[in-house]
Amino acid sequence: MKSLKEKFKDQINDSRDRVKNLVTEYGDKIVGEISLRQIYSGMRGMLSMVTETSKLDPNEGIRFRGYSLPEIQDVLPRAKGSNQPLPEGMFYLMLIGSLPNDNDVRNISLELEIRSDVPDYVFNVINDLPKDMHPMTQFSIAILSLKNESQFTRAYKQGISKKTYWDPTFEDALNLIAKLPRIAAYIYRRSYHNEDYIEPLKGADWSQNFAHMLGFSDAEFTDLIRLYMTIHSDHEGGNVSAHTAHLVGSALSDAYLSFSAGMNGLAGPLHGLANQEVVRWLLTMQKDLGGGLPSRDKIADYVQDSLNNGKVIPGFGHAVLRKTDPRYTAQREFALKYLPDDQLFLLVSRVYEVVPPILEATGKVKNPWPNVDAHSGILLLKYGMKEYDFFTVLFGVSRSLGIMSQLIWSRALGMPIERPGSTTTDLMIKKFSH
Ligand code: HAX
Repeated sequence: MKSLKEKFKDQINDSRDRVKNLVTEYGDKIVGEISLRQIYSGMRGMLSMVTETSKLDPNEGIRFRGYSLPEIQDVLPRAKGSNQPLPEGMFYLMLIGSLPNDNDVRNISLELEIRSDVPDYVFNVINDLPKDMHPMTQFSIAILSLKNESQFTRAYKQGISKKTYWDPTFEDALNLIAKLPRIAAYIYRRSYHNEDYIEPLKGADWSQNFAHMLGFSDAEFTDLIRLYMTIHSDHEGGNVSAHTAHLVGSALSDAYLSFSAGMNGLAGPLHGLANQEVVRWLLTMQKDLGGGLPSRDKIADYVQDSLNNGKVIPGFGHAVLRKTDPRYTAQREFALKYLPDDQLFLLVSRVYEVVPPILEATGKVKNPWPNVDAHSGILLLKYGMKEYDFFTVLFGVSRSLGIMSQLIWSRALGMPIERPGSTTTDLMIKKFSH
């Protein structure tokens, strides 16, 4: 049976030809226009890059190689006795472009286990950081230090041909994905559990081992981590973390440099850090409103107050989506099944009823609906993971699956250095105001 790498290699020539033919035949076709407003609003809606792994539809949400999230939950292989897809299957799908079978997924779990050892110097780097440093900063620094392991960097020094850049990048990508749970768990146990580290399991799947090293043995929590790792893995190429990793990678920076850069973007409150901000906001609101499950009217007043004070409501809105995020819905379904009476779940559900009409009434928020981050935190809290400053690290571990698949494909397709143009306000005024 062919390895994952051999299967990937088999696709390279055809994929290169496809791109070459497409550009030869249609290279001068216009795919869209850019307005002045778009230039001043974060390039919103500007089609300007190719990402093979997934595509985001404003109304339907994310599709991974054509499969919607509910379809993914249905068709990807599961661990024995589990109700959730294995994220290893998502990695296979994004990288190879077709659905894996049970064996394909088991082989990835095994391959990741074999590659999962973390060099001591990485732990030493983490040990030198203040324990109260934000976990995302520790995570990014640890990933950056792993650059020392880069096979791409070594091969590049030795003068490898452009045509085979993808090969050491594949190795770096798999090694990085394999090592991230260990690094993340180390940061968690060091910062919050008195350096009481837990050795990895043998023969477990990627998420099961991660949940174990974090210190959780509950089967439902393990399934939650499988779900979490699957749904956060990719969101096409334009989001801040994926785009940053792609941009940095386009300079032939290796997987570690690129991914660490992407994580610095994920650590922003308008992007991945929103998952911790949602929990902080919910708990503060609950406390300010007297505890328990506040009434709809009280929540509405609180939300209005936040908006009047110029704050965003974390977990709501999106730069592309215009409907409730299917990743939110997948988590809501998990909660309805396993924790329907949980007080924080009831609060999140009530917030879901109250917030959208208020955001809509502002007349400016383009998407009043909840995104993935509005729901994830309270599920983790329910199973005893209370340290919500850590939650974005979980997001980061999952995002490695998409960002690394994207990087391998970029190398295989020989994507060039990214270098969009910029202008000045003076030039725009000169151009249009006469
Ligand atoms: N609360 C209050 N105001 C909001 C808002 C929210 N949840 N969402 C958008 N707005 C405001 C914007 O701040 C903007 O206001 P100004 O014109 O005064 O600057 C206006 O509505 C128009 O913004 P938009 O076009 O609807 O949204 P953007 O594409 O500019 O921004 C954001 C998208 C996700 C950054 C935005 O909705 C937001 O800040 N949401 C809260 C933070 C959050 O949940 N982030 C996570 C997003 C998902 C993700 O990346 N996860 O990792």
